[in-house]
Amino acid sequence: MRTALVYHEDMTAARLLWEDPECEIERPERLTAALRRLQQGGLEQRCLQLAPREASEAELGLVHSPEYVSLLRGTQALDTQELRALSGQYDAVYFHPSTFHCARLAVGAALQLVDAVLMGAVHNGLALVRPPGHHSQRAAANGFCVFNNVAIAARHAQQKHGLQRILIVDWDVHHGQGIQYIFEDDPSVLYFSWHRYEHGRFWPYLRESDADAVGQGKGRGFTVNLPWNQVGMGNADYLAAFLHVLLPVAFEFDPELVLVSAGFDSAIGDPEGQMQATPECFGHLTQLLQVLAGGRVCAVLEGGYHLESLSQSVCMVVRALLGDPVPPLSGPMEPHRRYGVGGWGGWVFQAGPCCSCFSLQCPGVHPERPGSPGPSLDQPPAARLHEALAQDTAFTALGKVLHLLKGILDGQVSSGVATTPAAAAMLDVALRCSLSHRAQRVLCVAVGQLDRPPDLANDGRTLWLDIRGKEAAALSPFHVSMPLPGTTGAFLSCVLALVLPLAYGFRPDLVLMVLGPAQGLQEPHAALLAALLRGPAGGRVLVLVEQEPTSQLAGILARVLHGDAPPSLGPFSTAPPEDTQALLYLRGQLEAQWKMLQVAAPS
Ligand code: Q9C
Ligand code: ZN
Repeated sequence: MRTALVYHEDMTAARLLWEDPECEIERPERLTAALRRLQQGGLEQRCLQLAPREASEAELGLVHSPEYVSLLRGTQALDTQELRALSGQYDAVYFHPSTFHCARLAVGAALQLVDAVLMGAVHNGLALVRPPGHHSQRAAANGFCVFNNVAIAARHAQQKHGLQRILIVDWDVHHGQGIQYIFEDDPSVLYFSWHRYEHGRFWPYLRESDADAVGQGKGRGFTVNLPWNQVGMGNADYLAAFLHVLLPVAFEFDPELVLVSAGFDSAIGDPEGQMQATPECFGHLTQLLQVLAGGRVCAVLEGGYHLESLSQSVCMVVRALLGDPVPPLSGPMEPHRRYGVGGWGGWVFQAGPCCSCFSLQCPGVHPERPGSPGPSLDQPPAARLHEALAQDTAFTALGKVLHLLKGILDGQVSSGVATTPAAAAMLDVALRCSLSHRAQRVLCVAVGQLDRPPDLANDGRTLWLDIRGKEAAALSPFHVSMPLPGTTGAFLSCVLALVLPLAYGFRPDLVLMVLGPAQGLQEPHAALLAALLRGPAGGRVLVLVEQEPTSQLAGILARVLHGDAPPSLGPFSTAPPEDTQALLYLRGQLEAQWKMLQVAAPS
């Protein structure tokens, strides 16, 4: 099985025994609600279900002091008044007689998940735990956190599995200052956190949560903080943060394992975060992380206090981990500029149907074009065929391509790869058929010697992006050319800073990726591009490849479209100045129309 789910009912035992408005949101129903929703969506059953053990005291000692562990051991025998008095010594913490047991199970769950992934039993997984961990420090509980589950898991992965580079992505809405302190001088663990900050006026009110805290000594540059100075951040902001901040750094770091401090108080409806990101956003974030570290992603629950939002978000993460397509992002794809004033409001969280409602046949996803239904795909418009197709092999390929296309547009399959001769002509036909069949908008990403069909309407229904080796040009907001990037660094910039912002901003119903003659992309680059293009159209991707008979490329692409991690990119090489110039030029040309290109960085 591909995905592990680690959970133990005992972790619902700890609860608040006295009045405390600050702490009452961290309650047992958080786990039971999320788990029930996974069961209802048929997702739990598709995971390898693991019951955690309690972490040993030696394992707790990877991060915590012996005195602190002893103190926690002692809480098992305290009465309510004593527990309350001890809790008062810490900021936003409550203890219960079961806390020590629960907290050791929470750490044990994270360790078991990491072991299952690093020993190859599964590709990835989620540990549903409480108490959470990321605020906990060497000798202090803090912010509902007792032991630092993720930090201990990282140290364990280093010590027991010999890992040298671990990325921790903390998408909880609070700053995981506990994790930051533990690894701040350690370059082997890269810690990324975004968090509600409001210029220091939001809990935990720390100067060191700001963007200028970047780590110390040898660890300088290995802490990345992205403080949100206003509430209301949504899908576009989170996606932009990943594309423009986290992922460029993460690819260069090249982690062997990704640990996610997966708090869902950053989702819409949460009383703590006051943010607007919808549940499917967390599926997209998960999908983006899965292109790193060979797909070895271990998510560990942190916060998340709106039971409905939490449960739906957890389902989206598990769907992405399982390799399922994730529903397209909703809402305007316009990030807040400078985290500043204005922006968009009025988006309220609606308790929707359960997360299994996403269907490729969903009428909202495939709107019919008004007017005539257009030609049927069952009868390809032979009159449109290019001369190059007047051969048996080409006709066979055409049949295959149209069959796949129909399967994707009708929702029978989510994606497909076809090897084909005359890729340019195939693309031409596939594009016209999609636009006249069911797709409102089609994104074409064309690599190699492929011309945009000259008579293609410039009506905003097709976004044509080619990477073909000539100079950068934006002939219209819907016709963009990029030179073929010369290095891995340049390729990554092109994909993260241009292709994906345009692709997500366009909200296509279908992505056509075409690798034509002389396409020149390295296999890992082509695989990464295909993997990332699963995001914008809810997984609906058709790849056409004009390849040498001996090439393995189509097989690699098929596995990636299925949800497998793309192969490693190899050593990182920075972008040459001419490639960076080309990107900056295109951003200048296009960012008025395509808001996802705007990089909102504080000066
Ligand atoms: N309204 C976690 O999410 N209270 N801990 C903040 C501001 C403490 C959050 C009060 C929040 C702790 C794991
Ligand atoms: Zn939180």
